[in-house]
Amino acid sequence: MATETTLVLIKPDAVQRGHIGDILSRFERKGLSVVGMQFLKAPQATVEAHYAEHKERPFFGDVVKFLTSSPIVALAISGNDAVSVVRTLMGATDGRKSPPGTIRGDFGCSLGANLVHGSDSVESAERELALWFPNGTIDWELCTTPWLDA
Ligand code: IDP
Ligand code: MG
Repeated sequence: MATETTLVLIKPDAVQRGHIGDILSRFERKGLSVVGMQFLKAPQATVEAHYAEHKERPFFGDVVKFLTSSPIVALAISGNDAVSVVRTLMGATDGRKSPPGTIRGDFGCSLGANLVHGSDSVESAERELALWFPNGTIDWELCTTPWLDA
């Protein structure tokens, strides 16, 4: 067990369908922590760099067009084995093949419009977090709770 931080994107289909809260709550109720959050219309260059491993694949143009079409939420999510735990919560790439109980299994029936991205390894997470959160993320241990004394 290791504390990890992973990169999640709530994709345009999920934002447009009003599922930002549903998806965030899946991570929160699992016991993971939000350590970065950004609502943005993703720049094409960032998405192309993000999906660089798929550059030669036939769907590359479509996935870049999709991710840049309307706003997304970029999240940095931290916790025990966060990389694999997030992938498990997301389910399989194709919503039709993803089991009930997973985000993609519960909310979608598509391969391309599959609601979320999650880093597939610790190395990918480091690369992707640097891309989407160049100014770093939050360290909760440096935060205080003054309202508890109020
Ligand atoms: P992952 O998101 O489950 O890691 P990848 O194989 O890394 O899946 O593919 C990246 C994204 O590209 C997928 O989440 C999906 O949105 C899109 N994608 C993957 N394969 C296809 C395809 O065959 N047609 C259209 N879009 C695809
Ligand atoms: Mg992937």
